[in-house]
Amino acid sequence: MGEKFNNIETAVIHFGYDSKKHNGSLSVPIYQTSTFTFESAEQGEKRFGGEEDGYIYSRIGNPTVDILTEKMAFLEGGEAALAFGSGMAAVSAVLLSLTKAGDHIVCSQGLYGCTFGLLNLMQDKYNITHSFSWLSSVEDLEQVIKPETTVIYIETPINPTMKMIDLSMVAKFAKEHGVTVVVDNTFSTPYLQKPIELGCDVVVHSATKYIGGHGDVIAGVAVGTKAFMNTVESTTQKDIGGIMSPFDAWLLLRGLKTLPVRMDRHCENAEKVFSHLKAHPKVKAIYYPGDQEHPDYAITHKQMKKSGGVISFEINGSKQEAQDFLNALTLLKIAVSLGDTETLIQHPASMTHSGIPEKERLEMGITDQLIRLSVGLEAWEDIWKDIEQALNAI
Ligand code: LCS
Repeated sequence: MGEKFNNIETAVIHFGYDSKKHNGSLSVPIYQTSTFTFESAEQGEKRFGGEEDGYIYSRIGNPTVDILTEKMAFLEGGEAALAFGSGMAAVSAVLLSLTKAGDHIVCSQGLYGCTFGLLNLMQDKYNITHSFSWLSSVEDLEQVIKPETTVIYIETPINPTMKMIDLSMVAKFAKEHGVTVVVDNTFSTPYLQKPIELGCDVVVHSATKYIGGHGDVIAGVAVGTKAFMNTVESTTQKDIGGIMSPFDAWLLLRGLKTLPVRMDRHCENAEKVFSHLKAHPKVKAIYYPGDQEHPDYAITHKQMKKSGGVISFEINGSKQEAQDFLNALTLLKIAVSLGDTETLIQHPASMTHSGIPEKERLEMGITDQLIRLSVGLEAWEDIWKDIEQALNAI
């Protein structure tokens, strides 16, 4: 495919799809079928035996889904990708594939609430233990790594505290220790950050967010080497079964066509809203990768193309005042999820991260005053006007 797709703006639209093979259909056809017919019993036997290429059954391969995974692998700079019915299905299939009883996972000091839940489940049921670390230096890594560590699992920026982790520093350390680095790239997308090019091994996505981009699908993707993806495909994907439907793949293919355009606008809007929020007296602290005064800014500058569309901030007041602020909004929607056209706002301590016990939640920096804002594609002036009037109302 090569040269033609040096620019991501072109690749998101054209890569991986040849309309000539589909009756000239401009839009990718939706192969809405559970199974595929064989021309003979012998053909069925050959397909199952791997002697002949071809589709068998949509849990183990579907043409619409395959176009999406080829595109995602290319965009992330990986060899192969797999699609899942949710971000959590992708995260769990990858982590269960990389670990066995007795292994240890190092993870960022802050993770999406259900990823935290999954790690606890793996610890309680299968004795796959984990430790949190800020991962801010090689010393941090040396302190937390054990002989039985097999995986380092990272969110950067971290949901919802927006802490940044230097991916090439972690990747270099991991390589020296024979550990696999998995990066949840949900907040950045391959348009802003490419962990595999920075030396990391596997990328996972909640494609529910910016990849889909329109708040109408729950989906996940994992990207890595062909060998690792083949292992996941034939074990924790095929046999646990959290696959993506053809229609959901089609929605993601449609969303992907505008990913660069949407991300540019998300980033521009977030920058504008950030500069106003930062100066407001009701805002006690603000966490945004593009804040040049933030200690993590050097990492943002080094590994992200732009700063993303999510801002978190702490209200100068009580938990009730944080909730009063949300209740005073008239345009912005109170909802979990992020990366949609609509600006979404939520209270992590009582919503997305409410499953984390208070002590650990506070250690991650998720206070009762923290608000997470996913800046949408509306006119930034309208987003700010609504936030400003709600801040002034508390
Ligand atoms: N990874 C990250 C970083 C996420 O933010 C989420 C969902 C997931 C994985 C799981 O993806 P899902 O299964 O929902 O597709 N994050 C959510 C959030 O912050 N609000 O609502 C869902």
